[in-house]
Amino acid sequence: MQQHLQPKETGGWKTARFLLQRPRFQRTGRTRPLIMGVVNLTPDSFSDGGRLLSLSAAVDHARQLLDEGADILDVGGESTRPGAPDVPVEEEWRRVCQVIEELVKWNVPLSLDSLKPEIMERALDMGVDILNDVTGFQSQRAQRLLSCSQAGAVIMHMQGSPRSMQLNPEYADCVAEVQGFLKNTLQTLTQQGVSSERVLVDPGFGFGKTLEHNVALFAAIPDFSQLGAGVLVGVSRKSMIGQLLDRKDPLQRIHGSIQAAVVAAGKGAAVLRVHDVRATLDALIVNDSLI
Ligand code: HH2
Repeated sequence: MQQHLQPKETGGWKTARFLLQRPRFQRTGRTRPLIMGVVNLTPDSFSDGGRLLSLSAAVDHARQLLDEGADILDVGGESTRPGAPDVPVEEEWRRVCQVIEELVKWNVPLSLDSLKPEIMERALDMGVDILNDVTGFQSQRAQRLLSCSQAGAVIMHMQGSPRSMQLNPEYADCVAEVQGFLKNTLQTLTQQGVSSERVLVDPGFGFGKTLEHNVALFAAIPDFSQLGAGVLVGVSRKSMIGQLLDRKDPLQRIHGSIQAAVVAAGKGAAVLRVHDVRATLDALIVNDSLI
């Protein structure tokens, strides 16, 4: 059914089209947001840590996400949950390298969730398509890696570092500050030859934000789309959903997360980063068909 719907011509869709045109992204006819399925190769992720510590468990999970309809896989070896400790480069690389080695063989769109240029560089050499940097490409080395490659990029906003970001997040005007950060970084990257069509911007839900900040940022998704790059929204199982529902257990936040994904799609998100691919996709398809 969704194959017959026409793309909406927003910045988000332009980015989605760019991604779909790349050789690995040849799944045509998609008009809804792309679904980025999360593959956390960590012992301690807030949402699902410790489940994918063997290569076979990780590969099975990745296969399942693709079978469920994920358009992109996002592989990460370091948790960025509030209070998370830094992971040394070699330990992070040990966690992700064999999985990347396997997944690049599948010829599926592959994203690396890492804030370390050393890991980005090695993963690019192995063939990952997208660098997802929760520190928003503030390091010059990460910027150079992008400008010297054809990779896509997710610029995410975070206030502080994972270790301290939720201690006391403060903004004079959260939406304006996040928007300013994303706009400036996008400009810096485009000045270095990185086309905005390769870039997704992400307000960074839960990264140095209170519930009030997150709600304001969510309402502003259409404004972020005006920056000229697609918007990625990642709220899946997050504490924002837990706070709205008064649920501590991330697994009890799935239904709320799916509703948030549907709302984000309606507001023009180009990519949704989710743990629960099938359920999210079902909700989006039914929503598109009935709305
Ligand atoms: N959220 C998480 C990790 N990476 N990347 C982007 N671009 N946007 C996000 O919202 C985002 C992200 C946190 O989720 P998860 O990976 O499940 O948890 P953890 O960081 O504990 O591994």
